[in-house]
Amino acid sequence: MKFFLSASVLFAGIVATTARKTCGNLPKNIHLFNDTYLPDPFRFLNGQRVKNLKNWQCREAEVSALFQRYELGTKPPRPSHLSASYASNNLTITAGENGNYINWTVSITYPNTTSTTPYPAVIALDALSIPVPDGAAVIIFNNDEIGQQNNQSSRGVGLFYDLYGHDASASSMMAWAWAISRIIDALEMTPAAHINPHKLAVTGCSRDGKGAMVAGAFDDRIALTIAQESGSGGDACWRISDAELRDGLVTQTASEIVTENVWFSVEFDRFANDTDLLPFDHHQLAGLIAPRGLYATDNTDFVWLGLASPYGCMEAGRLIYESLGVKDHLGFSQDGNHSHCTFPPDQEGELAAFFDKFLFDDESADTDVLRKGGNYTFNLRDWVNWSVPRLY
Ligand code: MCU
Repeated sequence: MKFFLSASVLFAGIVATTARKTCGNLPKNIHLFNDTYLPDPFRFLNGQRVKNLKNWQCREAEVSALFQRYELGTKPPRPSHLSASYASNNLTITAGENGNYINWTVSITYPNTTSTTPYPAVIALDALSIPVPDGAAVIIFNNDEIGQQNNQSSRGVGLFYDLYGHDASASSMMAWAWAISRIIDALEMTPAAHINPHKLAVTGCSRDGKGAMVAGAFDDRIALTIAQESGSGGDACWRISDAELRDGLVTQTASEIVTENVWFSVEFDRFANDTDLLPFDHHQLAGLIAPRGLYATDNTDFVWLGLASPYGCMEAGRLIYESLGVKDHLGFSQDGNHSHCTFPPDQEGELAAFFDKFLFDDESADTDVLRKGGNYTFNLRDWVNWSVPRLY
């Protein structure tokens, strides 16, 4: 046990500082093939398998590039101009490229205690819908003004697209992820805001829960990702959602989601009725967050989110965490008897443990959560035909 803990702490440090280093660009032409299983997270496009941590870092970079090419669009790097100003609990971020500037403001609510400044903080997309511990600040991020998400007419609408062009490939979720990275840049530049940029969580519910997952996957500085009732397009896997629909569950799939909104890139349309062709699935979106904390919840009263799909997808995602020696850094919890986006009391202890571990350095907090709700069966072996290498 002692070895396990110290190995995981050491490992988390290595990956946080070196992940996403370039290991060669994605080939221009990629041979896509049907895979009815959840794709092997540990197999490179060139067929080789991940054998060690160094390989894994390259594979993560590859998976990140694949998600950007086929599903979410490109996340631009930090722009050449970035500045921030803080006044009266508001942080205003200005981003500029080629003489073009945009700015937006996030509001910060501070804890009543002054004991531990700078404060850990929870960045909430749109609104806060989870209980937050006393010692953490809350930053409200109005994601819709960055990338609109009303319906299909929202494509290319929002401040992000004013800066990068209305035909930028980034989907609304990738636009939000970019803006959250800029909020973190701004926090790093602004000590007067009294926020600890190394102790940040990001959260959102439903569509914004999908967005929280994307933000967590594409910025290593986010210590904890909390995806509340994100369902299809978030903690669910496209392939399993398709299977649930085939079995008669009225659940959301890729083919519906691309007609509903602009959360995904235009490029993703070609996979909407052919998800077996995708060279990844969302267990690997969770994998991009590893080894950092991820706590995902879902609600069995809303089969639209998926039942077996989020559960099975996150059970598979935990295999990636397991390969890194930190299976308990991915928690999944599914229950019912509450309305959508109302955080139920029975999940409060689990959530608090994730906050304790990832925002308040309590390594002993028990985050080993895999909780199945509802009335369905799921057999991981029906979906996973690959083995889990030990990489730590
Ligand atoms: C669960 O998230 C979405 C869902 O994907 C949509 O189909 C539905 O319209 O809205 C949900 C949501 O964001 O509810 C607030």
